Amino acid sequence: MIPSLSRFRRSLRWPLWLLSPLGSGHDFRGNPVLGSSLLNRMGLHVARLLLARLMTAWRRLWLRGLLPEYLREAYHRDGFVVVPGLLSDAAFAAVLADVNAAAAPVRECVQGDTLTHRMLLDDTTLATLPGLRALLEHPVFAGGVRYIGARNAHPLHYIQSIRNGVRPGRTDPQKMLHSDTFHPTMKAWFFLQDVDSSQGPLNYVPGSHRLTLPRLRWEYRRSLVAAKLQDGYSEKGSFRADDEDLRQLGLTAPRDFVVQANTLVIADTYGLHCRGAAAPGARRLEIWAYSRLNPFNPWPGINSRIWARGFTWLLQRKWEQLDQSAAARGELSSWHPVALEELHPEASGGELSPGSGK
Ligand SMILES: O=C(O)CCC(=O)C(=O)O
Ligand SMILES: [Fe+2]
Repeated sequence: MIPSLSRFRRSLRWPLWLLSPLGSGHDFRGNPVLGSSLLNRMGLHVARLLLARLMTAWRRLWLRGLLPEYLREAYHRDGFVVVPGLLSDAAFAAVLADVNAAAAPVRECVQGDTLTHRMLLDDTTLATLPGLRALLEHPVFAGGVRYIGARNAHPLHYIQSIRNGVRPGRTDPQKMLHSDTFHPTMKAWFFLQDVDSSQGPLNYVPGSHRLTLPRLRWEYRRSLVAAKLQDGYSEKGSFRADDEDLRQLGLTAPRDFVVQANTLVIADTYGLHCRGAAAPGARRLEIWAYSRLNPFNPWPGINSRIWARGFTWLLQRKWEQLDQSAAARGELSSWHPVALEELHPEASGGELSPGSGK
């Protein structure tokens, strides 16, 4: 592109960059305001962490009634809750039957040597899947994702399959400890199969969701250099952490979620977490939920189905647009559509049944 044209285009982005500290943006490299070492030396990143924390605590106050007290306490202590045996045997069997029967668009993403497939569970897809609907409406599931996500809205729900070791020699970036972003944010996993230590279990450092003084110091130091980091993720605001970082933060080693099928985990992924090591070919199958909000928004939201429907519709249109622009460049979008069989359990040899630890 002609240099003056690209300079002109860049100048058009300045109004957005200037407003971005008030939003959920976290790209230190691509955004000269968020990545400015001068502004971060003056405390921009730390101020965003503190204000986001305050707003999240405020929103959660309104959502206290959604989760039993013992789970709220576990969350505030550890950064996650684990609920084994969430469903009765019959309800769990109904979920598995629905996962086998679900037919909707599937998308795929390759990260390092890991292949992830997702099917969005929007209202249209769920209309014929009563077992899955009952899971998502279970009070601990539905209340937990709202309380921990500090957002009174339907999260996005997916069937998710993770296959490891599909491209030997490459490294899965999710297998290094990291924080997803600078503010509290929620992800949930309802495991459809037993997860053993060779299947890349979720790992989480207990207590790493807390904004302690050592954590603030660590975040401050990182923010000064983040724009220049080059691990592919830290510079985009998802800071990676190694053993030395854990030592500085006064944190212990991560706990791995080697769990039985029918276990729910809901976590604040500001806390340090990763996917554990896995044997080549190992697969994890789960219902996965995700919710994020402008962290500075004081309003916890309205739990409206119409709004949720509108949002998932828009999201699907956005994915299609990304597919088209990638195709115009002769590429595949990072979450590109694939055949249903890629996700479906039959594709890996046999239907799911209760207790099948595949
Ligand atoms: O799949 C996992 O175990 C964790 C992946 C991860 O880091 C994430 O979803 O944010
Ligand atoms: Fe993550």
